[in-house]
Amino acid sequence: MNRDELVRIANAMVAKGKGILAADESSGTIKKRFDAIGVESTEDNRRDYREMLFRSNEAMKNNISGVILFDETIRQKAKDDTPLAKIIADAGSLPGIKVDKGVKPLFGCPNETITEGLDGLGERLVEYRKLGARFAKWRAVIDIAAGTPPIPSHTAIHTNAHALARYAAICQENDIVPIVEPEVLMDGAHDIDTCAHVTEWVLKTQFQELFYQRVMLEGIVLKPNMVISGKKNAKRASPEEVAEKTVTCLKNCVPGAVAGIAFLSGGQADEEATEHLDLINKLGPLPWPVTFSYGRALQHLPQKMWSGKAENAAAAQRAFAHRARMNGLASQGQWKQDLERVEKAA
Ligand code: 5MM
Repeated sequence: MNRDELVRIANAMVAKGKGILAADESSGTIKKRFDAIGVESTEDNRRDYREMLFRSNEAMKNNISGVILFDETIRQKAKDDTPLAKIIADAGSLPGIKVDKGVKPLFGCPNETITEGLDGLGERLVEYRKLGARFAKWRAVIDIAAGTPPIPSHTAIHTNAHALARYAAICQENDIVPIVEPEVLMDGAHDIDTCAHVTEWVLKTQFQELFYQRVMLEGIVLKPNMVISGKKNAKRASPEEVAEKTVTCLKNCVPGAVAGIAFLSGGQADEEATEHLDLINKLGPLPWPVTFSYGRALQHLPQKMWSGKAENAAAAQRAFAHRARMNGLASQGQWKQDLERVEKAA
């Protein structure tokens, strides 16, 4: 394990004013996204869409520190035969790779899942490194639901934390920085305090497991959910409450040694995810750099603007650059709502 290299990469992933583009939608997820814009999910269309994003020089150079890729994408070449991973690296950004194999039912725990993909992970990482990957991602999914017994269970939290920590240790052994993503879903009807309680339980368990597996915290990036009301709860917590409860939770759970925190957006609207990140950073100074690793909240508008047409690429790239810039400002607590209006009007 090359500790210095891991620390260098992890710090670069959370560099000032930059964050991560999560473009690692698996085949089923990208099909859903393309269905919504009336585009067929063929290998070429997926390539063209992602090439359009990665060739958005303004966004990539200024605000995107790294891009999480799906297995298909890290092997793909652009129309001019340049590997997509090289386009990312040439823009000064880091290619990364999703290495989990998705969620499967967790037996004995109805309606809960375990993320799989540990078998053969070491060998796969060696190949991904040769293809250009410098970091990896593994996402565990924790749901919240009332019932007897309620969800999440102790089993789901511990089993997923154990797998995430094993993954992180295997990554570091192969000189790949692990993004550790234990996502507490915001899909339920729960209130913000329930989210705070479950997120604290999940993160405390996660860091215990990372310690047991001897993971070097300076060489990881944590990708957590924000502490937020469930989508089906009519009583929405204010942005200020989301920021305050998220910071309280993270300060209680995340050791200062961790290289950085890069939030997932989890289904928040584009501007909402930016505002929350901004308010969180305005509560600083915080013990770690706090930035974004958004999928939907970065891609939603560019995807819609592109809609599968090459002639829309420039407008889609401008929309992507704008969203990336807004989130870059939010990662420093420097975003203002006015900037959205001014740039929309321009
Ligand atoms: C881009 O979406 C990622 C892959 O999802 P699937 O495995 O379901 O295809 C996903 O892991 C993503 O990185 C995180 O959920 C964060 O994305 P959001 O959209 O929540 O910011």
